[in-house]
Amino acid sequence: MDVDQTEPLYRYPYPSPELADQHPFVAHEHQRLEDGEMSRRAKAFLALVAKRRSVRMFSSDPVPRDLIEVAVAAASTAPSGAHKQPWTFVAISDPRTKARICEAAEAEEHTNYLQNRMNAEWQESLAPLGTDHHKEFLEVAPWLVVLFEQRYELRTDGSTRKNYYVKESVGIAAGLFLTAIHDMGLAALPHTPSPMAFLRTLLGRPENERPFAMFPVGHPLPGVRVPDLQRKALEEVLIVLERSD
Ligand code: IYR
Repeated sequence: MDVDQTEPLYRYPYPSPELADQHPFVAHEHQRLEDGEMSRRAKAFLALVAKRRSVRMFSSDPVPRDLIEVAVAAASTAPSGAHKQPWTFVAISDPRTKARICEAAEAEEHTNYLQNRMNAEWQESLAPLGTDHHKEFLEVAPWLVVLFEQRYELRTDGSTRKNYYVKESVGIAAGLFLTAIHDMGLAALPHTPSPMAFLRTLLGRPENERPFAMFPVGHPLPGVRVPDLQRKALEEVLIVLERSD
């Protein structure tokens, strides 16, 4: 069935003239690519992200602060509910702060692993990863980036506003951060010591913020090994309802 392109595609164009009168809009900067170029880029991007791995031993070699800043700037381009950008990244290279975080995280994980705060099924799922309560990477990696979600907005005058889809928004930002770190040739580990409320007080963050995840970042320790994981096949993760014309 041919779509009649002589008819306008949209009956309700965005922005409506009324909307454009009330709020600023600009032309979207976009250059349409040739099909072949799209395909090449798609495959190159897949090849890039397929090589990303979480590593658990980092080199202590320093990483310039501006690389972390660029990764956070990239993460902060993430789409977010009502464009609230409800995230704060705390980037730490100060050894004393890293050591305090490491100590507190290991204490929580000690309870998780050795006093069975994680149940048997959970521990069984983790067995192939071989994780335990030792979290030395938190101290060794040159950077520790702690990502906080802003449960609500706290304005400078003390008033508050709601944020929307906070977990979804911060999750997307986290994904972009990991991808940016990988693309610049560094490695990271998404780490969620549980519970991790201690990070808010330890880092002096305001009460509207809750830790979402933290990421040791650095060069992988040369020769580091990672679990021999297989990723699900496309058919396992994708269902297509295709047009049949
Ligand atoms: N937070 C613990 C346990 C842990 C949980 C999951 I789910 C993992 O994928 C890996 C670890 C820890 O960091 O050891």
